[in-house]
Amino acid sequence: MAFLIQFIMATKYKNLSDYDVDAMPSSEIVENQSYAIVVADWNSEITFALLDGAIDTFLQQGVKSENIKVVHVPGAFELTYAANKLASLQKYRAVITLGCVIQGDTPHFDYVCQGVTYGVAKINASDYMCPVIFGVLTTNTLQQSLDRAGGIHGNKGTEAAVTAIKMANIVW
Ligand code: INI
Repeated sequence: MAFLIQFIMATKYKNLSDYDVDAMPSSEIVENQSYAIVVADWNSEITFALLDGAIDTFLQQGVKSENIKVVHVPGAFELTYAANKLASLQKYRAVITLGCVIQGDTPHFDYVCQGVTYGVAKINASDYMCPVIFGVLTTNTLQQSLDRAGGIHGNKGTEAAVTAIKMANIVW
């Protein structure tokens, strides 16, 4: 029994797209809410799959397509600037950042990852009071990213949309 519980706990979050639909706010609540997504075009094979996952999930949960704003930026490092701008507009219930940084033989990986992580964290702690969701894959290989962009580990874009809706509907 203990083994079974350990196994379930260990595997519970392997698929990023698993979420409890019944724990989500109703579509009557969500349909009037606006959300923004910033997507990096670098590694677009991955990031556009994340974008599809996020949009599909928003629509499934009742967000209207006209209430989903999508902004493209060149790379993950630029996500912070666009997310900060969108948060400052006070129009969106949450902003999602989507990107993909894949480890190479260059320290550029670390700088880009650190930059976007710190940038998103900073907006979250700012006075804009707009949750910014971290949907950036930081992986060692392309395959690891593919696995998380509609592959065996689900789609991190889906996870980001679920997180955005949950954050926007916390009752304080
Ligand atoms: N941007 C990415 O989104 N992913 C990467 O893997 C990446 N790598 O490997 O360099 C990357 N670099 C570009 C960076 O985000 C900026 O666009 C660029 O430095 C201009 O500011």
